Amino acid sequence: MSQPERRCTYDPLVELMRRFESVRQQETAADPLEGLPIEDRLRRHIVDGLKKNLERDLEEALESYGPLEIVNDILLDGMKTVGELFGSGQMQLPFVLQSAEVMKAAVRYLEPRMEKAAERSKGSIVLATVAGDVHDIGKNLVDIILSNNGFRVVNIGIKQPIESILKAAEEHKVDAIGMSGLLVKSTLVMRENLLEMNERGLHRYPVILGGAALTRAYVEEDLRSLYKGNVYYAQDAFEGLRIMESLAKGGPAAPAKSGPGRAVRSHRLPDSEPDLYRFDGVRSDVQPVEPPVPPFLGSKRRDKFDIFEIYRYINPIALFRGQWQFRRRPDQSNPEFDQWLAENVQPIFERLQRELAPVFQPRVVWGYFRCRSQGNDLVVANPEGGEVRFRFPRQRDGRRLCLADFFREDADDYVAFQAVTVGPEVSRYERALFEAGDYQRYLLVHGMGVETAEALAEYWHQQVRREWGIDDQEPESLKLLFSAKYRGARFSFGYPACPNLEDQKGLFELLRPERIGIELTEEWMLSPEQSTTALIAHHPQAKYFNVR
Ligand code: B1M
Repeated sequence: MSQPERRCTYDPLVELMRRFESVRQQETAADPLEGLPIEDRLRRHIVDGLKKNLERDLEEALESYGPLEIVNDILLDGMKTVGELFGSGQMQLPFVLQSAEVMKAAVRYLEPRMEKAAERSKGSIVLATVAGDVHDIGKNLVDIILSNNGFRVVNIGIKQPIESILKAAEEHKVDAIGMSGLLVKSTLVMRENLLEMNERGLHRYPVILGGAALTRAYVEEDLRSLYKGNVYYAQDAFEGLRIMESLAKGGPAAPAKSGPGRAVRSHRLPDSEPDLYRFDGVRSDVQPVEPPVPPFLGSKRRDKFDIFEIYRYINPIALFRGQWQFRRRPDQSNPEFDQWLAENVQPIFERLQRELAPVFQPRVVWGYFRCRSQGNDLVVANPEGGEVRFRFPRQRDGRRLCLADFFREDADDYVAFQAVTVGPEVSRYERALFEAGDYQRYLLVHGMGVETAEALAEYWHQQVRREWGIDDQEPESLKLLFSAKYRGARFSFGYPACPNLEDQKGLFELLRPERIGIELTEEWMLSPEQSTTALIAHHPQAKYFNVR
């Protein structure tokens, strides 16, 4: 099915939202809460994520309680139980979000009846993804969890410079500042932001930091020693909530219970580690091979795909456990959990595949280029004129690997590049779901977007191996494909072997992904968000490695 050619006489997203809403309204079986006292009924609405009869039950509660009492004493109590169930591994994130949806709907219903002056929040925070970083979902999950647990959240969005963060903090008179960011560079931006706050004498704000590239040690040792105020690390949204709860009680934030933080392995950038990029004459043990001749030189594009063929390349573990965060309950064995996933989550996956088919717009640009390595560099000839030079770090010890070693230095070799996208619509749809308070679906759709982009990259890499004639080591199952059990490897700029995001510029010169609607932002990020690029090496010894 070809997305771009399909003529649309309606907005598919609006239509999808409408259809989804009507599916929900039909989910009306018998009332499971009948007969319970009103307080218990309301708590159960929250804990079980039940919207049916919510307004009826809120009306009944309003006969005995004020709206603020209902929120603070009954509904928030339900959210507390949700948090405890999540913390003990008995409730999954998608269901937490369903509870948050009901909480939001209840508050929205009660709000007009509250006195204007009523300050119902337990505390307040400005949330932002820091300058240069486009990642939204982590911060938005934090927003959902905090705002539906009684905190006032001023979410000012992505790519926010410190000026805007501080302006919002002052304007909205908040109690704390939360900064989010997934890029390695964002950890440095956060450091600069804290120094700036010192400088401006604004260290009265406690700051909470979160995001994949941070480590607990970096925040709690390095950053804590330089910020004059209090700074905390939150590994996930619930740790953010715990910190806010303790700050609201006036005390220092609770010491972290969880592990050491999710560190992204170190990325060695030229500015921070010039030595790793300087060639000292010693290459690794990788032996040169006769390069396979590519089917063409230069680049091509493709924008007609069967989306269902691409879905086959979605790694269900990455989607179910990574993106959707379904976790094995403590009382479940591994086989029981797998069966639970097959019965409960696989149907969601299949339904979303159908529903999102019109939203995805898969497109690919790829090409083959003559190249040679020179020390730590890979020099690629651009058939349209000139050459593009990439410089990679070399392991300091051990095998002393460097990405350049997978290419010959004594003779011509070939390298392939690809850029893939599933288009901008899925991000637009996600945003609409978040804004509408459809939190569970927001997470599910986001996960589908992410993993469909990954799947397209995996699928296209396989096509490249086939047309390049290096498909002699293809695995029998897709599962092995996800463990990269094939000839060669796909390296994405920004990952440890080629950490320099600026190298996207060279790739753009060679492939011109603008042709399929992918733009490179000033911060070397890709737009649409669900896009990814890669350098493909054919060398049988080419595998991922880290540079220490
Ligand atoms: Co890519 N990616 N990616 N990626 N990706 C990262 C971010 C990366 C860290 C992976 C790595 O190196 N191991 C790396 C960046 C490293 C760097 O800076 N150099 C990276 C890269 C390099 C790239 C590309 C550049 C690769 C390429 O194509 N060359 C490319 C760029 C895309 C673009 O520019 N648009 C790219 C592409 C992609 C996909 C499209 C395939 C996909 C989707 C990306 C997206 O959604 N925009 C993807 C994914 C999935 C990831 C990882 C694996 C997962 C991100 C995620 O979805 N996390 C990521 C590595 C990782 O995170 N381990 C990676 C789930 C999300 C809910 O978590 O945002 O961390 P998170 O939020 C959590 C907590 O951190 C915490 O609570 C949240 C909820 O529990 N938290 C806070 C966050 N903020 C908080 C604030 C608080 C409190 C708690 O304050 C109160």
